[in-house]
This record gives sequence, C-alpha cells and structure tokens, in this order.
Amino acid sequence: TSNFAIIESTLREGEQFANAFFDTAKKVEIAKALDDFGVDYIEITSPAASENSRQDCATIAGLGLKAKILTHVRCHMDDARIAVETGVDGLDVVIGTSSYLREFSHGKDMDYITKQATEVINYIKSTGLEVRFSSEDSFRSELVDLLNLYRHVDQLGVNRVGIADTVGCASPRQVYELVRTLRGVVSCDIECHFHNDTGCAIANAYAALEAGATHIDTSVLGIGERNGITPLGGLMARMYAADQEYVKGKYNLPGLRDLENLVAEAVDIQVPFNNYITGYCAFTHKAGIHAKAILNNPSTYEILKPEDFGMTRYVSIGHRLTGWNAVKSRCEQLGLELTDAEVKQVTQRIKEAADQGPQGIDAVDRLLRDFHRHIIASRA
Ligand code: HCA
Ligand code: CU
Repeated sequence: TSNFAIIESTLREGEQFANAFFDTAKKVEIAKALDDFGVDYIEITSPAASENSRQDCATIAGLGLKAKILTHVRCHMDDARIAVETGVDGLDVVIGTSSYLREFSHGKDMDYITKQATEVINYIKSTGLEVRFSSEDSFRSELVDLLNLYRHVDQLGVNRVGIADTVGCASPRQVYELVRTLRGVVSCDIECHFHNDTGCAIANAYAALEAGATHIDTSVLGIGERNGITPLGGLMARMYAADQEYVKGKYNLPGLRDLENLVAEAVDIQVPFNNYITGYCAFTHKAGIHAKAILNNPSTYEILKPEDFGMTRYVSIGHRLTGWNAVKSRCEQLGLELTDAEVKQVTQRIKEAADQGPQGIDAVDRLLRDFHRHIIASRA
C-alpha cells in the first residue's frame, strides 16, 4: 500500500454535496489549498455541466498548479471534445455498467458501451491527454462484463481503469477480491472511488490499496452525493497508521485543518466533533488510566502523533474518571508544588465536585489554586 496517489474530488464529487455551491473565486482558493496540501490530482466538474463550469475548469487548468488537473466526463464524444478544449491534463471518463444503470439510466447494452468507450478513449489518446476509464456502480455490474470491458480499454492504452462503489454497498472483503481480480487482468493503474453510505469508505480504500489499486478518490470532509465518499483527512489517518514516513513526506499534514475549515465554511457545515485528526476531541484523553499512561508515553494510547498534524494533545481532568497522575501534571503546569499525598487529596475534591456535574478547566484550576493556597497557609 505504500505508494498511492490521491485524486481529490472536492471540486467534482464535492460539488454534488447537498450544500455545495462554489463560485469561481472559491474554486480557485480550494484548488490552491489542495495543491498546497500536496494532492496528486485535482478533479473538476465536467465542463459540459454548464457554461460557468466550463470556464472554471479552464481557469483552474490554467493556474499552473503542481497537481495534475482532471475533469470528469460521461463517455460521450461531445463531452470529451469540450473537456479537451479546457486545457486539463486528463479526463476521467465514466459510464454506468450495472443492470440498474443500463436499464433505468442510459439504456445501453455492453456492446454499445464497448463501442462508445473505444471511440472516446481513442479520441482522448490522440490528443495526448491522460485518460481514465471507469464503470459507475461497479459492484452491481456483472463481473465478466466488467473484466472484458477493462481488458479491452487496457489494450487501448488507458492510463487507469476505475472502480466505483457508487451506491456505497461494497464491503472491504468484496473490494479486495474485485481489485485483486482486476489486478490480474489489466496492466494499467487502478483507481477506486467509494461512497460512504454504510461507513466503509475509508476501509474500502485501504482494502483496494492492499489489493493493488494505485489511486484513491477523496474529498475534503468526505463531501459528495448523499453522505459522501472517502474523506481526505480520514484516508490520511489510515495511511499514516500504515506508513507514517511516506505520508508525512508526501503530504502537508499540518495544513489539513485549515483546508477542512476552508471547505466547511464554503459549504456551511461544521467539522464533526469526532472527525479524524481534526475533530475537537480527536486528541483528548479522559479516563485516569489513559491519562497516566499518555503522560508517561503518548504512544500508549495514540497511534497518530498530534504534532505531526499541527494539533495538540489535551488531557481532560475536570471529571469523576480523573486520576491523580493527570492532576499532578496539571499542578506542575500551573507551578503548584504539592506532595503526592496532597495531589491525591485534591483529586478527591475534583471527583466530588465532578459528581455534581462536569467541571470546566477554569473551575478545576481554581479548585487547585485554592487547595494549594490552603496547604501553604497550613504549612506556615
Ligand atoms: C456519480 C458518478 C461517480 C463516478 C465515480 C468515478 C460514482 O455521481 O454517480 O468516476 O469513478 O460514484 O459512480 O461519482
Ligand atoms: Cu461518486
């Protein structure tokens, strides 16, 4: 899994999020922020969607970013022609192959799809641009159909084939098996796209990489159609846990929080409390047993180092699960000299107060200072 690339789709899949409306300036700001973060590709809404979409696609393609710029188009000659004109580095071409999509969406059979794909891919290749060919709703498509189609487009010379769990139905094991099988059939790169309807989008991305996939689609905070896709931050957490040095060396991890805040504000949402890495309690330790071990060695209860992400650890002590080691550490931070026996005594006071309700850090600090003043007075 150690070599993987991110196709960042906040400006394409993310635009399909219920709240999303990005004007040109916001798209440019987000594209630059994604580029600073170090994503490999930035995927933009199809220029065939609207006149503004077309202009914005050309604008972003013209920014001269380090990331390659892709646009996402249906498997149609008209769309492909418009896309090529925008100056992007490549096209992500998609067509629905599941029986649902063939029956209820475009109404085409596999022969037609193969013919259409051939024409569009040959055209894009003739322009010298990168091309990826993907099947929408891959997990509810016939396996033989998929493999035949992918073998065919691989021979046409596509850069990547794509697998999309459009409806979020796949489990990590299914993903592993499909990607493994596909790995044996094509020699090009394999891109994967996972919706998060059942909470598997990060695990599925990881399973895909384990099975030989090379590219993963993400969006900032996971925004997208319905409840979205693999979130960039969550994938970073997962991949950091797997190969810290690679992830730290390649991506600007301390930039994650600002990037998420930028997008959250643009689509008028809050970063979730339990978000990977940047959620407000992602590095908060509470139970006394945890706090004690964390203070001795953070790795005891942390697989992600907060400082690698520009975050800080917080040991919470204003509650009845608190332990005297954590209280002692807070006393040291406040410069209050107390013996261990005295710290144990004041810990009891905190627990008594906390039994009545949660205690904010200010209330706890006041309690510690008052206790300390009394001790000093009694010593004199
Ligand atoms: C959709 C399209 C897509 C495309 C994924 C891909 C999906 O909005 O339905 O190009 O690989 O989820 O299938 O986002
Ligand atoms: Cu999608």
